[in-house]
Amino acid sequence: MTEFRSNALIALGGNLPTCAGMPHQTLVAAVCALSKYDLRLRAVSRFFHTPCFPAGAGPDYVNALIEISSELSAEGLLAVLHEVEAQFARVRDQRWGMRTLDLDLIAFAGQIMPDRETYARWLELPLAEQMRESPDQLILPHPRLQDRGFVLVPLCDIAPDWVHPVLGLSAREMLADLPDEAVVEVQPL
Ligand code: PH2
Ligand code: MG
Ligand code: MG
Repeated sequence: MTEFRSNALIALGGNLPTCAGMPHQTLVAAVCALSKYDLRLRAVSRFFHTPCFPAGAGPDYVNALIEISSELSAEGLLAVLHEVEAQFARVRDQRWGMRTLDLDLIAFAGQIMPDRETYARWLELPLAEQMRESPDQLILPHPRLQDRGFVLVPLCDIAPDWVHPVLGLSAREMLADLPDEAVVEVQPL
């Protein structure tokens, strides 16, 4: 039987202590927890200290990014991420402030989900509306990845040549388009 594996990029973040310890310890424990599922860990970025976005909404984060491959669908993988988040006592309440562990699916096998039209709407959503609205369906690639130093810096660590399937830009190019301040504030641990 031939297996069909897809690569996926997953962003990890946390800014509150958990049963595993401080955020960097939680991220290590989360990578271990993920590796117990039916997936292969292909790359793990360095860990970075990053100021909370939006500024002042909470303590600094630790962020990292991993690449995995698996036979799971995007939805199946998302369910795994939610299970691992739950192991580290994530309570789904406040949208942008506090996270014990946040595992965000950033990209899945070069796919645009759910479709180009819906994707374009989320891509172009003004900041004020991003704060108000959150999608009830899986939007991939993550519609804000090109704006976030805390995603792009770790992504460039492991996959600088990864190309965004809608924007047509590599991770390295997207990072070069960010203001310098947004890049220097992302500091390796
Ligand atoms: N995640 C958020 C909100 N703000 N800020 C940083 N620096 N890193 C994050 O991972 C992050 C954030 C919501 O998931
Ligand atoms: Mg997040
Ligand atoms: Mg999340």
